[in-house]
Amino acid sequence: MFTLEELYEKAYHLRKDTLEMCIDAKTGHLTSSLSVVEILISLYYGGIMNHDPKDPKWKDRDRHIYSKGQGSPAIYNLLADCGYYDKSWTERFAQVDGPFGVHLQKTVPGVEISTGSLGHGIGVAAGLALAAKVNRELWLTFCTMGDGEMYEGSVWETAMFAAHHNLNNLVVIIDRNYLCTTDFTENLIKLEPLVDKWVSFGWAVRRIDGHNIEEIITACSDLRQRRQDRPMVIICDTIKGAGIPDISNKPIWHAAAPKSEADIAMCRKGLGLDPVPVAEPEGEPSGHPGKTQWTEEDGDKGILPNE
Ligand SMILES: Cc1ncc(C[n+]2csc(CCOP(=O)(O)OP(=O)(O)O)c2C)c(N)n1
Ligand SMILES: [Mg+2]
Repeated sequence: MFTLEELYEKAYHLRKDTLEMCIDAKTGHLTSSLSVVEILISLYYGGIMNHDPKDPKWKDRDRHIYSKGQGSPAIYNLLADCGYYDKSWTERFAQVDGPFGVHLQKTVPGVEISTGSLGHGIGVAAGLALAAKVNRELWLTFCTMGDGEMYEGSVWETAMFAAHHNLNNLVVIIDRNYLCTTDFTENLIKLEPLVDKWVSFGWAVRRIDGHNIEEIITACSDLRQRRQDRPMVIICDTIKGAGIPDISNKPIWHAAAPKSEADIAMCRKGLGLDPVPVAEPEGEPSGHPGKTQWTEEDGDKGILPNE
């Protein structure tokens, strides 16, 4: 078992590996990956899921359907860290015809199904949970999905299906980062009140801070002993881009990886990594004024040097 401190340490390293993967590949949904870090660390290292990296197809393993397939960098790196495969494999991320697709691919050990067509993971998870019940098997099925996935009707069809079949071996974890692609969910089509919605569909509901590992582990501590015959949804409030303030909560950073030297340095600095000096561009300035000096005319606007 890991201590809480060690789990946060792992979360930090997962963020770092995820950022570097997106920088190297010049692609990847970085912010979608960062919001789900503590959830993944808790599931795989916090004693919640039964799994065996040396035997990915172990028949009694808990199944984890990672429905937010665009957030693949986080889980690819996590599975490598767990020991499902060597870390060097992840260098193949986003290569044409490679096993590590930009959207999650089941060619990777530890990945149950390919995802990326949003709203489908929960249906597969419910089917697995029903199969386990019919076969009287004790493993649980987890499904991690994005909040924007709740715009898909298939999610609510499954919500009815799972409640109807009393799937108390199904646990859905929602990465509630409040953002879809272009805007905040409550500006697009509002999703709240989410707790009431899931309760009315017949689910047991918990709502927690999705960056607080202790809360996540506590919320999952009784999953195998529950007497209730309802499926469980755990709504985890998170921040899209968590860990890097300059790209957090910014729709423009959806589906984006830092590519310019300045953005790469900004992200590394945001994570608390040693600032990497930005090379002076050669020749004429490229047009971006950049602000490196505070001047009198800035007055008290709060603009700090190098901010
Ligand atoms: C069925 C479907 N519709 C649209 C898309 C395009 N798309 C990719 S990511 C995304 C936003 C997903 O938002 P959310 O589920 O909240 O995940 P987040 O990136 O915020 O973690 C969308 C709409 C898709 N992949 N699949
Ligand atoms: Mg979202």
